[in-house]
This record gives sequence, C-alpha cells and structure tokens, in this order.
Amino acid sequence: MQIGVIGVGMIGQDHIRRLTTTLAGASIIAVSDVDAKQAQEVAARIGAKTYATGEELIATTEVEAVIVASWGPTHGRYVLACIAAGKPCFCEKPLAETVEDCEAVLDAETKHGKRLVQLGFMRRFDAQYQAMKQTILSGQIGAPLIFPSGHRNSSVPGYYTANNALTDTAVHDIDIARYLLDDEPVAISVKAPRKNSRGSGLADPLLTLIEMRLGALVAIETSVNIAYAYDIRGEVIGETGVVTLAERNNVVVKANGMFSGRVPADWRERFADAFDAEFRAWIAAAKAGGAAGPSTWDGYVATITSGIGVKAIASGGREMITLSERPALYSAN
Ligand code: ISE
Repeated sequence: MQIGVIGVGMIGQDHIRRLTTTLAGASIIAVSDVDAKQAQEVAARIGAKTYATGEELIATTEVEAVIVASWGPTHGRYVLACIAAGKPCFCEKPLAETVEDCEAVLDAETKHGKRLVQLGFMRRFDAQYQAMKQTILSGQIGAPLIFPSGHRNSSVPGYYTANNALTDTAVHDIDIARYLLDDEPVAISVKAPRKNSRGSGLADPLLTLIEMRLGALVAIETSVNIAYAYDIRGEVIGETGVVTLAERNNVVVKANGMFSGRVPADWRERFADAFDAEFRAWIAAAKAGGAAGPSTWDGYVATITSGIGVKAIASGGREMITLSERPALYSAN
C-alpha cells in the first residue's frame, strides 16, 4: 500500500521509521510538512516525494492511504479531505480541536457509509491494557467501580499549558477508560494540589475525576514534570477484585542489596509494541479500504471530554458532558 504522511515531526518520523524498517505491507511515497526543509530531509532519506500542502498529497492518485501526524489544529481538515477522496486515513489525536469540527468529520464519514478513519489511541493495542479488559470482561473482579489512571511524563516542552494536561495527556486516559469500562463519561471535575516546583509555574500535577454513565469513577493523575521517567499506571477496582497494570520489565536486577528494573524514558519506548500493533492493524484494514480500532466517534468523545475538562479547570467545579447520539457506524468501543 502506498502511503502519504502529513507532518514529519517527532511522531510522524517515528511512524515512518516503523513503517519503513519494522512493519511489512506499506511503502511511504509522499511526505508533506509546514517545515519544507524538514519534509525534504525526511523524504530524501526514504526516497519519497514532497508535497507543498497536505491537500495536494491527499489528492495525488498514487497515494492510497494517509497518515495525519501534523499540528493538532490542522487534523480535522486533512481527515475531511481524506474522506472526500475516499482514502483510508490514520489520524493522530486530536481528531479535531473543536467539537463542531469533530461533528463535521462524524457527518462526512457516516454519509460515506463506511469507516475510513482510525484514531491514534495506541493504548488500545497495548497487550497489558488488552489483558486488563479481558480480565474485566471475564467477570473475575466483578463490576468495575473505580479506575485510578496515572500518566506521568518526566518533563514537557515550554509551550505546554495546564489545558494541555487534559487535551494532550489525559486524553489517552479518557480514551482507555472508555475502552476498559465500555462506558461513556457524564461529568468531569479537575483539582490541583500545590504545584510541582519543576514546572515553571505550570499547574501540575492535576487530578481529574470523571463520572461514567454506569456509575464508575475514573481518577486521572497527570504529572508532567515528575523527572524520574515516563510512567503509566492503572488499576481497575471491582466489586470482588482488582486488576493492575504490572511492571513490564523483561528482567529484574538485584544488586547492592536492592532490586530494580527499567522505567521507560518516554511514550515511544513504553508503547513501542502497541504502536507496531496499531499500524499492523491499520495497514490490514486500510488495504481493505477501511479502518480498525479507535474511531471518529472515539476522537469526538475525547475532544468533547477533554474540552469540558478545560472548562472545569477554569470553573473549579463539576461540568456535565453531553454527547450526541452515537451513530450505528460506530457500534462498539
Ligand atoms: C503526548 O502528546 C502524547 O501523546 C503522550 O502519549 C503523552 O504521554 C504526553 O503527555 C503528550 O504530550
């Protein structure tokens, strides 16, 4: 399958590496980026052609499927262009930055009548989260009641704001909570303890509480300046048991009277296998003209929930989340 990539920053380049060196079944023939020099450099490395705009890349006949990994505010319009061209599209989060733009994509795809869009919520392809979901489905821990989800980054870039903790970081926890609990959010509130002094004044960490329709509570800790590593925690507490994400080291080292194991440096390391699985699924689905896993609906719910979370930061109160009716095209989480 011949693929075009829009946006060749950190994540775009990581996906290009993955598709050109690790996975089979796809070749990248087209590249576009607002930074033309960067696009040229990446394209020269892999023998692809550069395009001045994402729209031109999407319109190119030889491009059979598209990866959107550009700056968030541009996603919605590229995804819409892919749907208009009938081309399968993998889109990093967010699907679009505003609810209206997400609704426009929902509209376009439902009119098309078939899924074309896959969202980059890679945690759904992580073996540990999948095992957690299987455990919940098996009934072993009873009905889920509370899901504490820890999302820790060692540091974040200077432009990162407290709102990004919701729209950029907790958005992954929001999506995985919906997937694990098979449920939708109804209300959100956000509390902040005293600030981590490493954060140059950033309101960090944050504790986000989400109430789900069936009554479970999701408590998301975002700590984005925690220095020690990239650490993703999670535990679902049910009526009769708990299921917890285990440490995922291949080995434990015992030395000098201590035992230890590696904690990943960043999301590329922690979710490397999940990203591979996500793209294997996408390549297979896109070859068949469709999409797999997280959908436009999931992108819409993530944008609306994180957006209302931003409102909850400002109000300091509990904000309600109202979703539109889920179209039949997106029947399951
Ligand atoms: C980043 O955009 C991601 O998607 C990472 O998974 C997340 O851990 C990080 O906080 C975000 O900024």
